[in-house]
Amino acid sequence: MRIIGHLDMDAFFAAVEERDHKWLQGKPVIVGADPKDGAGRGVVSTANYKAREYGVCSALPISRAWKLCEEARKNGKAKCFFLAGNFRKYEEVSGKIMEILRSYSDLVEEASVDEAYFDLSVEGSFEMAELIAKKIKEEVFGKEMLSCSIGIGPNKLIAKIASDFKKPDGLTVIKEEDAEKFLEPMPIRKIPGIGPKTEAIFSKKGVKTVLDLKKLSQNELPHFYDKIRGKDEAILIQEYDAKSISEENTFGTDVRDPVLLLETLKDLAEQVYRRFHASKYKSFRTVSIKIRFENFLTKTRAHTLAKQASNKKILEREAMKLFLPFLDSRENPRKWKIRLLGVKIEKLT
Ligand code: TTP
Ligand code: MG
Repeated sequence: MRIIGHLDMDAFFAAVEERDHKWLQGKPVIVGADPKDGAGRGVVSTANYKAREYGVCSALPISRAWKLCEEARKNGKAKCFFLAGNFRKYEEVSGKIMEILRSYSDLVEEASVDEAYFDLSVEGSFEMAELIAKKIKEEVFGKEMLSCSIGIGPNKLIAKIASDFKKPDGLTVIKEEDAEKFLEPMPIRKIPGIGPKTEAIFSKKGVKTVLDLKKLSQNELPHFYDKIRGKDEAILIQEYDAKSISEENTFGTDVRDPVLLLETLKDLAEQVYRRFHASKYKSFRTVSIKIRFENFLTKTRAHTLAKQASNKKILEREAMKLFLPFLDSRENPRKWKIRLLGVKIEKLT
């Protein structure tokens, strides 16, 4: 069974600005071109949810956004703040979000600066995937002070539509058996690939919802026939070259027994070493471990050696050193059981 997640940050650029500038908090914020008192050219990159109440949205001409804000202000509403934006910062924040996702999934597709697909099939059930999604949302908020929306579904198509279903700060889980019904009441524009032109053509024929579309035959819409039934086989594409080798193990039941934990760690190191040995790489420099507790809190710890290494003993020893604090109060004061262990080597040459 496939379980795919899709994360999309809420009002991303504007949310980052609001986070970093106290005086913007709770105010309508628009990131985009300079409005130049209404004479500005260019468009809105994004608006926060407060500004969206005024009708401001992505891709709207900035002059139009200015007018909407002026009108709102005349009606006694809060003044809008226009910002040019800081793309390097957004990229940086994006990188941190992706890193969080990668600690929960081995397969992450960065679809844009503020959205990613991630594979949770190994979790085995939609219930488990939902717990992971909650953890991810908590961690994104805890570390970055930003909210996001996540959709979980049997494929990329459903995951993406689900993440958009309740925004902001949403979490929507659609199981495979519910996917088809989930889509039926939606306006056809929600189906990726159906743009404003296609929408207009269908609208003239009285086709407005996905359910209306389903009455058409396969010949009439060959490209969308499967999609509108919730089916999608597209795979996730991990762009970056990880240049790392990792193995992890989820225990059948959560474990506290140090002997079993240490044995498992050693096994994982052994498996990583075997793959390293068979690979084109000759040495590694960073060893890291991953621990997920019974409550899904996930920690990674890494150590970079003074120089490149290629020895199995070193890998085992480093993994062990990183892990030992998790057996006592240093890293596990509440004595939580452990759900997952992972070992990784990086900085491969
Ligand atoms: P989106 O995810 O489409 O929008 P958003 O994150 O601002 O709002 P939400 O997801 O809550 O509806 O796009 C992500 C970022 O990409 C957005 O913050 C700014 C940028 N962007 C543009 O620069 N121009 C655009 O036309 C769009 C749609 C987005
Ligand atoms: Mg977004």
